[in-house]
Amino acid sequence: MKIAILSDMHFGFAQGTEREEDPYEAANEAMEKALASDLILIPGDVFNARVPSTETLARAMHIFTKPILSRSGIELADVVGKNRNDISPKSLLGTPVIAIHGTHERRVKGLMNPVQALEKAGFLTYLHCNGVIFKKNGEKICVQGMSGVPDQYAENVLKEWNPKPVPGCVNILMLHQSVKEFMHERVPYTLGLDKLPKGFDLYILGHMHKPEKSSYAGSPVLIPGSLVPTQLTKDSTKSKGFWFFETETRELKFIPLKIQRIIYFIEKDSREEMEGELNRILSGKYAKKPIIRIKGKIQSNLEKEIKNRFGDRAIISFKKELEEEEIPSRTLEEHRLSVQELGKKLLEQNLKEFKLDPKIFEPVFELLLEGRSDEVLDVLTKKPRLSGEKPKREEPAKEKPKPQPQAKPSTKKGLEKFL
Ligand SMILES: [Mn+2]
Repeated sequence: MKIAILSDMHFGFAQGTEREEDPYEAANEAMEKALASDLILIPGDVFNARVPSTETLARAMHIFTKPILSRSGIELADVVGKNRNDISPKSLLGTPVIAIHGTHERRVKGLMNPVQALEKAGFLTYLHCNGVIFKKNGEKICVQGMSGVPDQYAENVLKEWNPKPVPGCVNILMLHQSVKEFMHERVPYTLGLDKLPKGFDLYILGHMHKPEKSSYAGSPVLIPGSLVPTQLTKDSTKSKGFWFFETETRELKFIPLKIQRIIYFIEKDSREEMEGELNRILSGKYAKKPIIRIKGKIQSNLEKEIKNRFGDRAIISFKKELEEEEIPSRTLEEHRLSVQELGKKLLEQNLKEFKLDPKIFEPVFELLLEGRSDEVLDVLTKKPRLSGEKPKREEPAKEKPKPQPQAKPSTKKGLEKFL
């Protein structure tokens, strides 16, 4: 069988900017080419936000209609810990798509994330700590997936789930986590490769945006990389694309996108050198305006001038030395969710001030966003406070009190909200 692997398409990224079409164009090209496969796997970050706009949702659904209309001859054979009724027959008509949610889509348990929404609408099969088995021409393939969980819980959720390869199948394990070996900056609590269960034929890791191939316990580890560069770092200059995996030969092949934005970095202090470099880059031919990131001592009038002169041929972005406003202005422009992140931070501070356990801020924030204030009160009055603090309001005893996640240190209790 031939499996296509597309990752981190980030629908909705750069909305409202010159790059807003990029995620759709990239995913469209990758998806059309991926139709040459029997099965399509997506290890997370289909969307750039946990609550995408209706425009974003509609455009995503438009792209996900393509695999439904293509023929593959593959059949669903069995499920592993997944409710078969959750898999829509519509999603099995053509080339099935199997996806997990990523960091950008994770929502509090009980609220539907956008990848689940696509499953509900019959576009794909969504996995979180479960799996599916497909068969074609006597060959069986089992795909098991764990959607993105906060880094500090990843190891325990994986341990608790404890996925095992299914005998008689080609076994694929798909995750969306920061994995230590592939992180270029130190992130606390990252999962080490050695924590993955052994015996799978292929490990697929979403989340890291730079494509890479590695191995673990004698099997290939694939970091498919993102379809669009979401951050302008040196890592993002690597070509974007998707992958084919041949189950018979175990060959992994990278298919670069024909149309993609090339990113350049210029580090010059003099105006002449800067312009010389820009002219040299822009003498080339590009399918899409390249992104040129300029670093150096830049006066704001020079920035304007350069944008005026070259802005019709390139997307110019400045990284000014000692400029603080640069980061927020970029994130506000390109990552809509950072407004939410800001709100979250404020709420977290407030909860601390009121001696409430900051761990509950995430569910509280999400429920507030949803306008479910009754449930917010519930969470705030029932969950334990920081050690030594007594709850301000005691609820009358109910017949069946809900288990309190932080009451016992047992891993299982703490994991409930992610499993
Ligand atoms: Mn991503």
